[in-house]
Amino acid sequence: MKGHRGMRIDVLTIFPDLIRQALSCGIPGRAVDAGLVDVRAHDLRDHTDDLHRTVDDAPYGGGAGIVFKPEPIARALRGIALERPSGKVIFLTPEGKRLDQTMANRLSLEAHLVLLCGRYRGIDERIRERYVTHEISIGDYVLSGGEFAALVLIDAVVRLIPGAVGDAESALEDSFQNGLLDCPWYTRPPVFEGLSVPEVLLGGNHRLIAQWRREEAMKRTRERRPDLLEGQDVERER
Ligand code: JBE
Repeated sequence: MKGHRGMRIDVLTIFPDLIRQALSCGIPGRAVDAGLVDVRAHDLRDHTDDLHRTVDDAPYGGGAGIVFKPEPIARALRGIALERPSGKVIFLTPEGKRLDQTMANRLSLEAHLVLLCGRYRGIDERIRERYVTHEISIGDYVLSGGEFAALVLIDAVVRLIPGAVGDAESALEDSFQNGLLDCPWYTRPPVFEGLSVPEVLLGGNHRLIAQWRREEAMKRTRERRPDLLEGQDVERER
């Protein structure tokens, strides 16, 4: 396990069940069951103090939309900090730094992450000022809230925890860990609707197969994502 002591992730949201259900499946679900990561989804409404459990309000100065009130978020964050001080507090927002594989690799080394999900209009700015330590975006499009962004981040990070992904499908061999797109993959049957599997893959020459995969990955990257090759070592083309 390379010294990894297990990770704790707290998610602050008005849809805790969405977070829990999504993380009960697949590799993240397995990592949770194996105790590699402890994910806690906190309902912001549990930290309100009015009968209606109000988490949002109209923006000062007018305008459409609603803004998350600061108090429930601050209360939830303080509760987590009392139990477990000094985690990174990450707000998911299109205004944040864009998530990529390098960032996911770094985050996977953290012992504790706190993810704050708001609605698109946002949260009271004073929460960002006082409590948020990092702002991360998963892409330049509008989501209705931060939940799916948090789930994307959690999936990308959790699969990097040693033991989450089996050795046979080592996460270190993922496309993007080497800065390239993936090569094409095939399984049986050898001919499907008249389309054959490339000959080299059927031959069993592992040196030739490895070379073919490298070349295909490079070709794909050059065609679809030349930006990934910028600044990379040109030697890897050979
Ligand atoms: O990327 N994000 O983290 C977002 C959060 C909330 C809304 N839209 C997003 N793109």
